[in-house]
Amino acid sequence: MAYYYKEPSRTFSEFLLVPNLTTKDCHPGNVSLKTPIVKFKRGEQPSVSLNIPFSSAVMQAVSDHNMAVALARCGGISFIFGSQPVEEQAAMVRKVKGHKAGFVVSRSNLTPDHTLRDVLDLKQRTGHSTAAVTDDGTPTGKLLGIVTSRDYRTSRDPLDKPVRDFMTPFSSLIYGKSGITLSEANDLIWEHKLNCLPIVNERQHLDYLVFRKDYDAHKENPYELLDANKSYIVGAGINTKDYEERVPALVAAGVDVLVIDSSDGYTEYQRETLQYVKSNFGVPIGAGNVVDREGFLYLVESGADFVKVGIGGGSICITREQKGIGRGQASALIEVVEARDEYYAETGIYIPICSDGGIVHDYHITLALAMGADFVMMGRYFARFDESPTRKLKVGNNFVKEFWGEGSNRARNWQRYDTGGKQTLLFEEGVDSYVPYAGGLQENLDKTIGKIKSTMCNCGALTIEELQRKARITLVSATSIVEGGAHDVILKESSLSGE
Ligand code: RVP
Repeated sequence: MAYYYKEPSRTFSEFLLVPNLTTKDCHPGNVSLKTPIVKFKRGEQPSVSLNIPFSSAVMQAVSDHNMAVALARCGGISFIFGSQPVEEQAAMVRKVKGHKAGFVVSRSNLTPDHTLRDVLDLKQRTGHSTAAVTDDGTPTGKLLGIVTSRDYRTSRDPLDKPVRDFMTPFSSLIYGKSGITLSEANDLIWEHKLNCLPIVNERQHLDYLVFRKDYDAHKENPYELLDANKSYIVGAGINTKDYEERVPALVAAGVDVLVIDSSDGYTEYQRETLQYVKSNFGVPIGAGNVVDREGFLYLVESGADFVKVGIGGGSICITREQKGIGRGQASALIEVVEARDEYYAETGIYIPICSDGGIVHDYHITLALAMGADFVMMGRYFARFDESPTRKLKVGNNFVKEFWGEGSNRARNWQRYDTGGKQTLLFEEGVDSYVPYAGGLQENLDKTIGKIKSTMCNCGALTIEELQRKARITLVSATSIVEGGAHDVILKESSLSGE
């Protein structure tokens, strides 16, 4: 006879936190969201931690190099999508590792033979008012000059005037030498009242530009997630099919953390992949997804450094409808956390848990943390921002961004759903969709983090670990869910939008 669970599968929306005493020292300014992402022994520190408990999903529509830089700048981690050729994924990882905070590879470039017309075209296309002039027009060619809007007057200068006649030539430029630190670059910027400082190597080739405004932005990001070389920390998703080719390329590119990306991780394929990575490389690796204690213990005993929880709860996921497998995200998390805590008590090894998928409201993140997750993974949340790789479109009167599942025909990520047999997607487990455009990552994250910290203070917790220990969580009845929203009033227009 089949095994029947005693409790129904529950989602985050069915729970609420009950406040504890808030002491006077317990205010958002004192809350730390630092959290482990890889396993560690009792009394020791994990080799990688996040400064905020956020990771962006292993999805084509979410996590490329731009998202990875933007999220690491705010303290979280992106797992670059694996449903692309090995070399392309490795190139994205390399871009993140090569991105030096505050140092940007020049994105507007000209040769001396270009004309004022070209300068104006370029400015219109890119929005940048500073362009580098190099011998071959590439971002790393020999630097011959710089053009800014102060170098020409559109009312007086003819449009065919060559760039060489009005650029600031290299001989008059203030520049920094390769290897200079960001704070030394900033000193030069201030000393010479510059907006932009080119960094050149010993052959006079351009390496980077440092902008005054980027330095200011860098200063504003105390949570930046950096490795020992001050490069951003980045993750990457792998599958259980081509890992012998993919993992060496990702490791060579400098990846910091791997994760096996699969809709169902309780498989011998994952064990083999974990064993291969553990015996050949030092890079930490997570596995998943699972929804119960057996799946969790199997992956931990196979070597997983963290475990991802969740099947079928993703916003674009139709696995439950298509195959009838999965579990409510809260129930899955609660059971896995219980298994993790027992494992920790027995072995002294702490395995971080990632709650993946199904976060709809910001408070779901706080609930997931309170229930014992160490960090969350989100797709829809990040897909809405400027930094996600997909197109922004206008549908009706609203701006939207495209967002599609890895199990959709559009992504064709058969490796994620493979359970043996033919190398193809027989049926879709995900949809192609739009999400409402929400602006820039940082401003949205700030708001979400503000809510999490505020709730933690309600619960009398200054750290995630304290929240997990102290949280009191109640199930809510269907009727009391209605009570939780605005009710029995007529909403004004201005209150109808937003979270
Ligand atoms: P959400 O944050 O609710 O958008 O969920 C994102 C998660 O959904 C991913 O991290 C992944 O686990 C899952 N996913 C991605 N693609 C698909 C699919 O096509 N079914 N599901």
